[in-house]
Formats: sequence, C-alpha cells, structure tokens
Amino acid sequence: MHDTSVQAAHHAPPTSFIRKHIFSQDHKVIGKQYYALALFAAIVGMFLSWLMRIHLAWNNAAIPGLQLLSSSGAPGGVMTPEYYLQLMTMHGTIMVFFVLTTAPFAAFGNFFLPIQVGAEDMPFPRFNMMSFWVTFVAFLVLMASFFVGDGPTLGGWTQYAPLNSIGAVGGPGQGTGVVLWAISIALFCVGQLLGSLNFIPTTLDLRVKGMSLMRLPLSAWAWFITSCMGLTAFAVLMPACILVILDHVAGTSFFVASNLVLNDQVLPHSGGSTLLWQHLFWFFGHPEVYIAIVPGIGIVSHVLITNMRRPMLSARVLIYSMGALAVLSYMVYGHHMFVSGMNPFSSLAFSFPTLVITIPSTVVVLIWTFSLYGSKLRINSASLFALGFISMFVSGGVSGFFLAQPSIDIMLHATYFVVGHFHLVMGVAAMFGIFAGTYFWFPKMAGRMMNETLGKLHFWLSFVGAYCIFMPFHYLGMAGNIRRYSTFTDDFLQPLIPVHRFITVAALITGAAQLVFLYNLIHSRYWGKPAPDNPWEATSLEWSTATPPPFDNFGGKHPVVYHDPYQYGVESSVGDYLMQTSPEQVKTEHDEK
Ligand code: HEM
Ligand SMILES: [Cu+2]
Repeated sequence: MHDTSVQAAHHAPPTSFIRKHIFSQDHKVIGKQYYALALFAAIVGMFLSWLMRIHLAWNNAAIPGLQLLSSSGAPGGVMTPEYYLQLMTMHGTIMVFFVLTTAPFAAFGNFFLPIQVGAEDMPFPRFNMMSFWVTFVAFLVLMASFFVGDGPTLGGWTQYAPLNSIGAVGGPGQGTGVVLWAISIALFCVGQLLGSLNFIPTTLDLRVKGMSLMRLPLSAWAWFITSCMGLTAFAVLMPACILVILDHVAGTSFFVASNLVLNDQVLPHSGGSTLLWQHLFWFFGHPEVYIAIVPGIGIVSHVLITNMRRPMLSARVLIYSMGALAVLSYMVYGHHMFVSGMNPFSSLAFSFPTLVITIPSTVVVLIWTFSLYGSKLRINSASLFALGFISMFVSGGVSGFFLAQPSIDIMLHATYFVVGHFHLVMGVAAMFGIFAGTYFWFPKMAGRMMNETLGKLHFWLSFVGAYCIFMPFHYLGMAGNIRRYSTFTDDFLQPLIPVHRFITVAALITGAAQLVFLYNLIHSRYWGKPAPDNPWEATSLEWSTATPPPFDNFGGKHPVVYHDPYQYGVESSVGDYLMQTSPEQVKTEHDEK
C-alpha cells in the first residue's frame, strides 16, 4: 500500500470518440465493454439452448429459418444429430468462456476493483485495453465457425481427444471448426491472462492510504483470488490449444495415439496421448468452475452485507474459504476423469480432495446463513438475486457430493444428472451473481436507477423457472438419460419424453422472462431515475465518489481509508453506517483488526 499521489497519472482523459469509447484505456469503459460482450454472448447462448431444447422435446420439428444457418446441418429446418452436437458445443463454449468468465470477473472486476482499492486505474491500461479487444476477436473467431466449411465443432466444450485432433474424418466441424475453436480459446486465454496481470498488482500495489488487505471489500478479495487462479489456469489451456492447432496444421500428433482405426482406415498419426488432453484440459477446467463462481461469492457477500446492515459473521473466514477453494480447485481436477481408465488409487486420491473442497463451500454458506439469521434484510432485486445465488449454489452443490464418489459417478457420469448439477451450481448460480451485481452496481455504472418492480418480477420468474428446468435433469439422469445425444424417441428413454417437453416449455418461458431484464436494462440506461452517489447507503469506496465516477475515479483527490469495509449497525452522523473514507470514529462491537 502506498500513497497514490505519484501513481497512475499515466494517461490523460482522451478527447476523441474512438479513444474514449472504443479503444479506451479507462478501466470503467473496458468493464462496460466486457459487460456488453457478455450480454450479447448470453443472448446467443440462450438462443442456442432454445434450439437444442425444442429439438430434444419434438425431434422432428422443423425450426423455421434454421436451414438458413446451415443447409446441411438443418435441412428443411430439422437438425441432424451432428448439428445438435455442434449447437451444444457452441452453447457450452459461449456460456462458460464468454459469459461466466467475462461478466462477473472481467466486467465488474474491471469497473470496480480499482475504485474499491482507491486507485485511479489499473497499472497497465494499454494491456487492459488489449485484454478486451483480444477477447472480442476471440468471440468473432468462434462465431465465424458457424459460417465456415461444415460449421462449428461438435466435440463439446471439453473438446476431448482424439476427436479434437483427427481432422475432418471425425465428422462435421472437426476440421476447420476445431481449429477456429482452438484459436478462439487460445486468444481468450491471452485476454484473460492480460486481465489477471492487471488485477493482481492493482490489488497489491495500488491501494490507497489506510487500505490494508483486510480492509478490502469481499468483492475485491474475490476478484484478486480469481485473477490468481486465472493466471495459472489459462496459462495451461492456452498452450494445450496451440498443441491442438499443431496437430491439425503441422502434422504433429500430440493427442492421437498410434494405429487408431476409423472407418477401416488407420489414421496417419502416431505416438500421441489422448489422456494428455484430459489432464491439460481439466487442470484448467476445474479451476475455471471456480473462476466463474468465486467472483459471485464476493459479489453476493458484498450485496448481502449492504442490505443486512451488518457485517458478516466473519469476513476473515470467508476470505480464507475463498482462498482454500482456489488452492483446492487444482487438486481435484481428476474427478472429471474417474471413468477414463485411471488407476483406482488415483481415483481415491482425487476423490478425497473433492470431498474436502466441499468444506470451504459449506463454511461460506454457513457464514451467509448465520449472518442472515435474525437480520432485517432489505428486500430489493439485488438482495433477492443474492439469496437466489445461495439457493442455487446449495442445490447444485448437494448433487456434487454424490458425483464425488467414484462408485456412484460411474453410474451417473455422462447422464443428465451431471448436466443438472453443473447448470445449477455453475450456470444458474453464476448468472444470479451477475444479476445481483447488475441491480446493485447499475446506478454507479450508468448513473441511473433500475426499475425495482421489474427487477423483482425478473427474479421470481427466473428463480422458479431455473428450478423447473434444471431439477428434472437430475431425475432424467437417475433414470439413465445419457447426455450429448439428440434423440431419445426410439429407445428405452421414450417414456421420459414428457419430462423433456416440460423442461423445454420451462426453458422457453424462463428465457422469454429475460426480456424483462433486457427491457429494464435498456430503458433504465436512458430514462431511469438519476442515481444519487450512494443510493444503497453503502460504505465501500465506489459509493464515496460521484455517480458516474469521474475519469480518474475520485476527481483529483486521493481517498484515505479509516475503517473496515463494512461499518454497518453503528450510530454515525449519516445514519446506521460509516463510510470507509469517513474520519469519524464511532463505537462498534465488530471492529476487525
Ligand atoms: C436457458 C438456460 C439453459 C438451458 C435450457 C440449457 C440447456 C442445455 C442443454 C440441453 C445442454 C445439453 C446437455 C447435453 O446433451 O449434454 C446444455 C449443455 C451445456 N450448457 Fe446449458 N443451458 C442453459 C444455460 C446455461 C448456462 C447459463 C451455462 C453456463 C455455464 C450453460 C453451460 C452449459 C455447458 C457447459 C454445457 C455442456 C456443453 C457440452 O457438453 O459441451 N448452460 N445446456
Ligand atoms: Cu471439477
């Protein structure tokens, strides 16, 4: 921590439109750009899930216009099994990378981390600008695969070997489609690495006077921990993607073993290892799940405390738990490989930390629950979505206990039980974290308030809808419904079709309910009530500056921090709270030193 009078005078406010709004180096503009990208990606991802769901429920249904997207993939609008898998792969890839990583981490983190530590900007603004634009290009490259050759890859978001490396003989999209996927993801990794390289020194070096590490808000802690994970996880996935590209274009064989026979032909590869990909992918893939969820944990804590008007039971234990999740997330990755033929003792070695990682998650949930108990929670859209996050996190987490046992996982692996599990714990929970953050921070980001009535309507429709979609997935899984299949009509799964229809109808309604959010977002952006500087009577630094914040965040001044981030339930001159920047001293029972 040091006095920031010398730091970050490195870029003056830009004047041209392009420098101000497009190639901006201002972390706030970059944060909004990331948000816009995530929003667009979420709409595409959701639209793809609709197409998949309609096909699963009504297998022969012609979807009007789908043939325009791919005449061979959807002749007459009816998708082929391969095209179903291609859309599924794009859905998963878009959601995991371009929605769940960009919105809670890159969008909100960019906008608010520097402000919450009291800095004028990130230390490397040019890298920060590159981080967004590289991610944007990554998205374009991925989208391009819809329109090139025989469409996007069908290998799933996990892109298992050897399918990812054998080329066009593997099926539609396994030539150019895979290469575009790998280029896109490698670029995405570069973007996120540049982001992490900014987040870490922002937290460690740019804190203003008085802002000790323990005085950082929980959201800042969450972004810091996430960027440490990002640095190690994306640094492994990027070279792995480069190896896939080399297998396609340079005649190497990293991921294909010798003498693999396909359609009675020996493939011209030798000496590679299919399992190598799984190790590299999941060494990234499991931490990625926490990269998606830890920012949500921070955002939800921040939102809940503000609305409970009292601190968490122990912010310190919450921070340690997030740290433990980050460290453990690297030691559990083998639980995705229980059925890969690994030595049973290795299964045991990965099963144990997987059960251990439920401890910090449980501690986090217990801290939330006990802190909420007896508090007079202010009910608004942000706090509702924060509660919804907890609900989804717990519901999805419980099924994780079952999957963590290798003997049970052998039955449930590759069934809809897994699909239900990860959608609740990662997909919906993280989405709810994004929504909580949006309703909470929108006033600061856009300078206007969102409509609360529409926000609450949006919450209830999404909350009930998400359970209607994703709970029955567990039931389907236990009944043996395999995943990554497009057709269940002519086999033993036929009796389950009514459940699929129910899910599809729920998905269509819940998806349509997101229009309420979109309308609220756009309408409030232009016509909402102007927001005061501190509408939620909150304490952290982002609320002590103007709305919207000036170019250098604090208008030429450097804030000085006097308190822990969450001085609520006190008697101060402004009310039941005391801002971090207020020199006033009040008596409080919970002064964490
Ligand atoms: C409107 C809500 C959503 C619906 C109806 C939906 C539906 C589906 C369906 C039907 C599948 C295919 C399952 C299979 O055959 O294995 C799937 C896969 C997937 N979804 Fe979603 N989804 C939704 C939202 C999300 C969100 C928010 C995420 C973010 C994490 C997400 C991430 C994934 C992933 C990673 C896959 C796996 C793709 C693969 O196997 O490669 N989904 N989804
Ligand atoms: Cu995992």
